[in-house]
Amino acid sequence: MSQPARPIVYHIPICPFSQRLEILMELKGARDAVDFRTVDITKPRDEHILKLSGGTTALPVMELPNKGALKESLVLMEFLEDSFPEPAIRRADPYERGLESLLITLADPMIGAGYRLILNQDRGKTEELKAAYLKAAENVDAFLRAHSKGEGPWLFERFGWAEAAFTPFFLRFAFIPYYEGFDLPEDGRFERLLEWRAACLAHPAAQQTSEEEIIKVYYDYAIGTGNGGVPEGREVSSFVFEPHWKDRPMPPRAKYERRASDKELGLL
Ligand code: GAZ
Repeated sequence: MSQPARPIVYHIPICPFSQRLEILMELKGARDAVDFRTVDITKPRDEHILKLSGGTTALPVMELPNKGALKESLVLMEFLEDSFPEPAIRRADPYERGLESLLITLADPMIGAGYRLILNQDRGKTEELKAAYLKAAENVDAFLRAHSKGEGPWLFERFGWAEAAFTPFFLRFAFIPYYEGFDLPEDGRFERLLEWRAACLAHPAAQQTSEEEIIKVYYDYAIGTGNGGVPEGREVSSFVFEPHWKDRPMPPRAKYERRASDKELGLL
């Protein structure tokens, strides 16, 4: 009997939404059941991928040979969970599944606030943006305090569905202390969230990227240019694949004072 063709996921390796899928498949011990194909975000999108996505450029996009395509990371997570049911990563109980989804929904304001902070170029707005980030983080902390069960750091007994969706952003948010000199304060207000974050970041299924890679590749976000665009006065995006991030120096932390050249970033 012939095996059905593997789902193909077109993805940007550094994209947090794509990492959700990699973590999920890692948790299932089945990363190779999906054909992950790398797309360079700094180049125009391939016709084939645009056709799959119906014209939008955001990745990940999944191609199902002989069927069609799907997009949106949470939809793709559900598809993979249903297609590779063993081991289940989502909870079985409907209420517990609801709590997982609720926690993921609460992640959105925190994610938005973190990206607004890193992309901001106006020092006059920094304090307000930090406060918004902390407010969103407080809501996640309160949710964990109210709903997590048991002794461990997780929402439920183990690193699960909500952790798979959230951890990529905890990793990306390494750019906040580096470029803003600011992090969730250790004054007790965020204790539960900090415990969760530390456990998520240390989990073996979530090691697809590193703090060093994030800080180097996301330099352009710190100076206000997202999604692989080329900042004014530069020729190369910090999201390019070559030169490899390992061969580049750590970027300057000062984001409000000045902007580094392609050469200083090791991009030429
Ligand atoms: N909702 C989609 C999903 O799959 O869940 C989002 C996917 C997405 O945004 N992908 C981005 C992309 O492909 C890369 S990751 N962009 C290229 C393009 O041509 O559209 C950026 C943000 C942000 C949060 C995350 C990201 C990010 O603000 O990491 O703002 C710039 C993009 C809240």
